[in-house]
Amino acid sequence: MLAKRALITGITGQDGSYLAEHLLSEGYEVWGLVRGQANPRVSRLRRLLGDVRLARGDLLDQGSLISAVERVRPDEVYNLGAISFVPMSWEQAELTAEVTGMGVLRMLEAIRVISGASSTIRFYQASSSEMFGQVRETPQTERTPFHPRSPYGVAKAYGHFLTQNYRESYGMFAVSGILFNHESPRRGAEFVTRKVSLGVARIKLGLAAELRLGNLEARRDWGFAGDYVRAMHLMLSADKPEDYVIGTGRTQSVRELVEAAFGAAGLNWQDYVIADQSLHRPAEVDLLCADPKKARTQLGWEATMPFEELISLMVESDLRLLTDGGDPDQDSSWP
Ligand code: NAP
Ligand code: G4F
Repeated sequence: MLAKRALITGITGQDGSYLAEHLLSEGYEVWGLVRGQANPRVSRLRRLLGDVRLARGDLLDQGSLISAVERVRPDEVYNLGAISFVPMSWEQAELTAEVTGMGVLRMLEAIRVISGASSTIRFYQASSSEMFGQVRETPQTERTPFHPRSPYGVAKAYGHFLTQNYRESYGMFAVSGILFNHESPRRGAEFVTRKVSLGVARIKLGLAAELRLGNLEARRDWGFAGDYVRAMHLMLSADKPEDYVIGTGRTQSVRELVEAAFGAAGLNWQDYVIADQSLHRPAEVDLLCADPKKARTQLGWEATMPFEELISLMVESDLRLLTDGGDPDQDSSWP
């Protein structure tokens, strides 16, 4: 039997790498959409996952997406590509709308144009708990109304509703995973968990004296990225196209994250952390906490890694990286 073929946008990102690994282990032929003339993240991906095939394309460029779908002829498309850093979405709101929002429309249209009304291509959209924003209830479920608090959250809400609309309008197998924060040693250094794990490693090794952070009271539902990509695959392997909330069901504050990370290195966070008002956001999402019951009962999915273990893993990984002379800012090393 021929191997199933998957096309992943955002393959050079955290989730793209874990998803590619997972699908390769399931026997898939995996293709990644890569953009740019000389994207340094592509060589990082190549070192990690030599078996991934690459197709050029950009979520800003409709023609390139049509060409990629035509060339790859995928059974499944995972749309993970996005401007995904929330603060950047205030600085470049229009670009965020184009990539994170309109990019979803372009990918869905590419599928519709190439495979027609009776498309059998299954489509996964990377929706986000940021859509809940100023939450109307806790924990958040598939039925909780959206109130996004950033241009990023608004763009994700557009992509979410559009995916639902293509399912209803054209009968496409198109689903959204509403994923809560998920982290790993491959997380970008701009996100708070990795900023903290790298900060702790630098302080422990005498490379830095302090760590400046924004809002310590915000609460997030943090899980391990490796678990979350399994959920994406399960959603596209289900009998019926449905949206799912994916998270741990527990919530911690940034303060608790900091305590855990410094504690993992035998340090007291209060000696090093400086609260910096300039790092606060124009509008904050104060509290996120998932109710992943639907995913548990219908997909058999569960988060496996406790919060403290995840944070220790990230701190240990960054201590190793810096001890071995790796440079996280150069995208050179990825565990
Ligand atoms: P990430 O590490 O920031 O990766 C983002 C990816 O998007 C990169 O591969 C980047 O490729 C690609 N990209 C950016 N602009 C693009 C464009 N114009 N065309 C095509 N690709 C483009 O993000 P992640 O953490 O893996 O998250 C994956 C997806 O899940 C994102 O859509 C994110 O918004 C969403 N999400 C993430 C979380 C989380 O906690 N991680 C939670 C909910 C939802 P380049 O190398 O070309 O820059
Ligand atoms: O790690 P963060 O930047 O992640 P955020 O904003 O929750 O977004 C991530 O998760 C979303 C899912 O809910 C994804 F859709 C999105 O793509 C991304 O992956 O910030 C987490 C919290 C925020 O409340 C922020 O204000 O940490 C707080 N924080 C405090 N100090 C900080 C800092 N965040 C960052 N990045 N840097 C700080 O110094």
